[in-house]
Amino acid sequence: MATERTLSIIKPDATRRNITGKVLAMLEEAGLRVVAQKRLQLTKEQAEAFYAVHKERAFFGDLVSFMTSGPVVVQVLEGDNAVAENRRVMGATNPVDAEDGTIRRTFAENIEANTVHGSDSAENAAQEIRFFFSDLEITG
Ligand code: RTP
Ligand code: MG
Repeated sequence: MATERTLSIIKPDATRRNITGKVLAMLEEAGLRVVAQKRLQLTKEQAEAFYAVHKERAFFGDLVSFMTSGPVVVQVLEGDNAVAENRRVMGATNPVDAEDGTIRRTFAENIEANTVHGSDSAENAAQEIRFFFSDLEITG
């Protein structure tokens, strides 16, 4: 299996409820290793740029408001098949559709305030990691 890196965001609903450690524990239990991490407050411009792929979607404005409603914790996660493995442990976008034992089933409030983001392909992971981190900030 290939060792990969993926970009994870613990979203404002989780920082607001002080459950970032519980979310991180589930990521680590899934075999993912934090190789970079920081807590920050996204600006409107940063959130719009990060989610630019969704800019035509009806939920875009709400998503940007939510993602700027409080601090986030951004992480680079490393592990075997990290992109797919992270998506698996996150669960479906809408928590009512997410499998038992997944982060979103366990913690998400609704389809928007759904606790975590994870890159959806290796190509997007590389781009999203560059959005938040320099090479100097990432260490296995
Ligand atoms: P993410 O990008 O955050 O990892 O989530 P995802 O791939 O599972 O979902 P995606 O379709 O990329 O949507 C990005 C985020 O937008 C919010 N959303 N709101 N109100 C809605 O119908 C709706 N749909 C999506 C969620 O925060 C979702 O994670
Ligand atoms: Mg997505």
